[in-house]
Amino acid sequence: MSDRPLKLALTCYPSVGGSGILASELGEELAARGHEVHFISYEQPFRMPDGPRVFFHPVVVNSYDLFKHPDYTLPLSVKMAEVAKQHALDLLHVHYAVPHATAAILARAMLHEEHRLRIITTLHGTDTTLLGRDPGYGPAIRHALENSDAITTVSEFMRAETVRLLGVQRPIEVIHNFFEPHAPSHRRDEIRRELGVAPDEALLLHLSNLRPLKRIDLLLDTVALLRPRLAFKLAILAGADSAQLAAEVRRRGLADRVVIRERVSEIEDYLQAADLGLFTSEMESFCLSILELMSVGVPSAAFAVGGIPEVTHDGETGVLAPFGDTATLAAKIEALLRDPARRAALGAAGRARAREKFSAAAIVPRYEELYRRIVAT
Ligand code: GMT
Repeated sequence: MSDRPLKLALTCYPSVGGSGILASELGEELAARGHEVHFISYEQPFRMPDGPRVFFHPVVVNSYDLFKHPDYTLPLSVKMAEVAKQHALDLLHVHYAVPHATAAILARAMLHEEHRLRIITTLHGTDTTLLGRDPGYGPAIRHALENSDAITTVSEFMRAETVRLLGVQRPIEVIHNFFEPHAPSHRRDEIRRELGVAPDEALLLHLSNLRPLKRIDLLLDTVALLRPRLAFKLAILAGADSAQLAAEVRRRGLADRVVIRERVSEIEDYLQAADLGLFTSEMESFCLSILELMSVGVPSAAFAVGGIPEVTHDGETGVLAPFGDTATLAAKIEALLRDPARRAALGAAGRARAREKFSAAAIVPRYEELYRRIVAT
């Protein structure tokens, strides 16, 4: 198998969300390894790297009076075909199936015999767990998966769900997510001061796009249970508008404990400043944020849903509770925050696990190997 640098395009949602972040990090790592990487999306992805061998191709969606809902799939597929032809791409790697995988299949059909474009689809979460159940999407997702050259997903949980919900017969390769922390640009004490964390207070950290399945109601229930028992602040890094959340925090009388920051890009600054991550989602295929914290030695408390138990282990690298059991979650958080030595041990074990299983060095060669295998067919 030749080891020449590859030319590939990555398509993802550009906004703050796990699949876009993963695609951006993958692009950065692939470019650093000498490959030529083209991002195709309606906006430049939130964490898209700068630098040589990285290009961005915007998809322009015009609005026509005729359409009640503007269509993105067709302009995306036209742009994919155009970039593939112009840059002689070897492959298109789409992150999140809807509508990216369908657009890719259409782009390949438009290119026809002129250009043999390989398509790899990576399933990230709600493209299977939510849309896969929707009769208006399910058959189109199944069609796109059956016509991709390879399918990957980010956890064993997601592989099983994809087979169960979509009946996909083709092999689905599990390639877990990875994270490679950059050096922080501020000191830990500077960030804690900026967030208003007193010297005797612990800092809990939650990062998400606040979508309903993140169950921010349960996050605030947990904070309310901890409030009379512990000195702490919870910082919420919101990847979406947070005005409603701020109002809810005030309504519940939690404003003295909850600090919200929107669209933070220097994420490592906040990761290293935290003592514990806190996540209360009802579903996560993986939960990249838990990994981001683990990578800098910070354990998380979460509900044991979806792929989360594949990422962190209860009592070894973090603490887990059954979904919705905020009392157990709060009790485990309290015990951990009262025992700094145990917290440090869990953090160190988490960092070692992140390095061994979920670092760029462990994961990116698996994508490269897959690309080369598919390109050679
Ligand atoms: O739900 C989100 O927060 C966004 C979503 C996405 O596709 O961007 O995240 C999914 O992909 C991430 C990266 O693989 C995973 O870490 C998240 O667990 C997953 N979200 C869900 O499954 C709900």
